[in-house]
Amino acid sequence: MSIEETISRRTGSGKNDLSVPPLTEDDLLEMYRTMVLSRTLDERVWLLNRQGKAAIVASAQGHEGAQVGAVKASDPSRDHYLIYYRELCTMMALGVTPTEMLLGFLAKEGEPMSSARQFPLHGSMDRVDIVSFSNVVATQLPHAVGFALADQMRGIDAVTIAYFGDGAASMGDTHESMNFAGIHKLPVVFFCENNRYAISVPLSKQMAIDSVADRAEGYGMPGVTVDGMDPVAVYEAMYLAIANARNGGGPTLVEARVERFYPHTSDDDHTRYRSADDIETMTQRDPIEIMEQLLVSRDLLGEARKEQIWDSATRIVNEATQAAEDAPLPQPTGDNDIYKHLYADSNGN
Ligand SMILES: Cc1ncc(C[n+]2csc(CCOP(=O)(O)OP(=O)(O)O)c2C)c(N)n1
Repeated sequence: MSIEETISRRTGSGKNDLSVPPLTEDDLLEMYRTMVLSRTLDERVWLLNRQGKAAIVASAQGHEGAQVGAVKASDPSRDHYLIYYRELCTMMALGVTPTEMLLGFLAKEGEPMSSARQFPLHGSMDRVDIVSFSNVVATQLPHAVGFALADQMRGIDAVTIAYFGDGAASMGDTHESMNFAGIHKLPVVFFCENNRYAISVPLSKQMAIDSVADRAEGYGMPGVTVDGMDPVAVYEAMYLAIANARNGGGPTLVEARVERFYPHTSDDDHTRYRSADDIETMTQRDPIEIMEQLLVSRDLLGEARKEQIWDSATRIVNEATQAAEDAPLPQPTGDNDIYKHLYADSNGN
């Protein structure tokens, strides 16, 4: 059954109500540029970690197609993004700048999400409707459901996207969130980036079934699995799920099958638990190359334009690196007092 049929049949929203607007040439090129920028920045942060400058990084390499496709399907002017730590490309797609990200990775003054008080990528950012989350796996999902409930009660047609990994899918918080969202038909899309590992634990040791999406049935919502390495396929699945939620059809569980090209974080070594064969085969499909092939097939990308896009990303990331390295460390006193926002002051702030 197609994704469209699965969502419309399960929610009774009527197939004709759900159609996906085709992506324009500009959309496709913008998605490609975002993925290239994210990959270039990701690689840079990894190097800065190895130089002892960035404390930790959870790479998004291999997840970029899923992340850029999901954002493209949403409406950043009204939707909410309850992300988790592996969302660098989501941040880029929402318009967070490489300088802002690098200020976080280097824990420098001026970092906009938490003034460098939080783990990189963990703060909140009003401008792009990213909400602060805990590093405790899956705790963002009850928050996402709370956002969706608030929107439903206020009659606001925003949709909340709850991002999580396959490991998080086995947490109690995830069960409670999906159960509640299914009962109340909340406008939330559960977006699972299934990279087959929760740190070192493979999928077969996390669940007794093959697919995270199969769990949706138990919560009374549609569940679909999509090739997360294909940005356009993710866009289409997420568009249907988001449109359905916006139309009052309730939640959907979308499982994007991706690959985690790098170890869990910069503190991990995946050669200790992944076979050489697994590591070799998982990189054979790359979401950026899949996008390049699509662009080439539509005469939108030749060697010159490709080189210009990669060069431009390198220049932007070089400038951002310089700006972040030049920025001062947060000061213990003054306007950016590091104790601000941690404890209530006498004015109740
Ligand atoms: C409740 C809880 N248990 C364990 C951890 C340690 N931990 C951090 S990330 C992670 C793996 C999560 O894997 P997954 O949800 O598949 O996301 P991925 O990192 O693969 O993208 C674990 C076990 C944690 N942060 N919180």
